Amino acid sequence: MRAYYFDNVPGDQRLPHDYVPSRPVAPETLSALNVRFWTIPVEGYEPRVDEVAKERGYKNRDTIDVSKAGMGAIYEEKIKGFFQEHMHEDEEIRYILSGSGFFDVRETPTDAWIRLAVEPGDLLVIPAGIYHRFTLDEADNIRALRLFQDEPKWIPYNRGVDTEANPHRVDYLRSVGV
Ligand code: KMT
Ligand code: NI
Repeated sequence: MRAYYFDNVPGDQRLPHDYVPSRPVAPETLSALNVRFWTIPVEGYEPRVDEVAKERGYKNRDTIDVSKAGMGAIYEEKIKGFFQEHMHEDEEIRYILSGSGFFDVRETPTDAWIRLAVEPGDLLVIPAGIYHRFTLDEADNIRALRLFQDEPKWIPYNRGVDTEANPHRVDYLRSVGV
């Protein structure tokens, strides 16, 4: 997984949006934001993903296929929804099985976008309360495991005045020292 600052140049969300020269983001920066990641080769991934799942209490999982073929009629709407800046009240956990894409997470306190270019073998944990979004890249497909702690809840809360008062947002800010 490569992490770098998003260049904020308007245009196609599927492009890399990497500064020239690139402005890489250090693993320590991600860890200070409570963003966690592991690399687990896809070949024979199951025991190692199971181990992380057990350690962190992820009891359920399913597979999501984000592609025109995999989603059909709801594809365009989903793509738009994923890219709206939002937060969740639970962690968003993804293990990439095939394809690629970009998760953007907001840095605190700068509010800069950090782009995470994910590829097969990346296991990413986006903490509850962090603002983020997702887009496919130009290859236009990704397949991922979605893991969850208990009952799957996929409610996105789009950023706004309400989310600033959300207790999960408040806890998140406290956890990163703000
Ligand atoms: C999400 O919630 O943003 C997604 O599931 C995106 C696709 S998973 C790689
Ligand atoms: Ni999300």
